Amino acid sequence: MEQRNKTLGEFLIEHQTAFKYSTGELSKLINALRLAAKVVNHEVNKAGLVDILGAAGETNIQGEDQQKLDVLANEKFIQTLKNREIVCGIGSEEEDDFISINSQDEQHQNKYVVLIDPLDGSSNIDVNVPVGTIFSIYRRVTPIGTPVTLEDFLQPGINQVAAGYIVYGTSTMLVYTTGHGVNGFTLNPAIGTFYLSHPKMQFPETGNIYSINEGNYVHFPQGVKDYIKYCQEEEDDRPYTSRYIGSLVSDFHRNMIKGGIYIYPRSSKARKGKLRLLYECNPMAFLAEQANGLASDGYRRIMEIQPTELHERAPFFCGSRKMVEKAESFMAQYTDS
Ligand code: AHM
Ligand code: MG
Repeated sequence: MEQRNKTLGEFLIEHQTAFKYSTGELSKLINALRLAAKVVNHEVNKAGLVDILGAAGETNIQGEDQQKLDVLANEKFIQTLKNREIVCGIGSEEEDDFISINSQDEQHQNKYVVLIDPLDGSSNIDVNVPVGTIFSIYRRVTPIGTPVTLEDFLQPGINQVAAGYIVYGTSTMLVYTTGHGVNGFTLNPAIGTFYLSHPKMQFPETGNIYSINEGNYVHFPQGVKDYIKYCQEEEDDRPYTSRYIGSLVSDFHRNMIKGGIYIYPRSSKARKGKLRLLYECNPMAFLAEQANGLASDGYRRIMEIQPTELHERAPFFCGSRKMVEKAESFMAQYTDS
């Protein structure tokens, strides 16, 4: 008989029973994200038609206002999650404050909050370079049935129940974990279905790719400068290859498949780096650890950091286990770096 890949829908149903006390709420939530992803994918794919459909801020030929894609992606994800009444709160890179959602259904009081970066790397849209959506899911800590508070969002990454990303690339993929490994699903655009294409994804233990914006070199801590020089030395399997798309999801995705390290360090210009702890670093860290990789701020495990702000930033070192350990060993040589 012909072997057929599982669809994401089938996979969700099959794995729902793997969770103790599961009510199917988490599966429904991932299902909703899958749906919004398909809508956003459609919009992202149209981005190149800007001369035909009109640029952001303009009115197109049908009289519709064209929105910036990151704003549109934000609306699509929030709308989908709100309409389906499956979460009690949402935090987004595009929203200053978190959104509290009161379920109308007394019987079904939701326990999950979602943190999302609806369209990461959106500065790449204009030049046809892959962008992504990143999401992170937690169980609320305040009582079910009451409005969510900031406390529900300010949880360390180790409390994540699920996390994942969608990469809108040469093909569109949804990659996620619920703490039982990482699985990747590729969208067949002809029929709008995600198929399990990358089961049990794993970072190679080490690799030969380093991804960092070297244009900021002069502003980097000495430990990072030394590590870059180490990557460039001619010794053993080095020099490594430098690959930096400037789109976290794409850089991470490539490194997970090929073996590599992504670094966005703090610098003399940005003391805590650029990336956001709650909806960029933590979900990627959860995925990395579930795929046998590591994620650190240069000194400590990302997922153990106790956040104090919704849009908090953190330095980020993430990828193949041995490469992250090596970078950390360079950081450890300087107390003030
Ligand atoms: P964004 O959330 O404003 O899109 O910024 C996040 C992005 C990451 O995807 C990417 O790795 C990084 O910013 C690139 O930053 P830089 O241009 O400073 O290298
Ligand atoms: Mg972002």
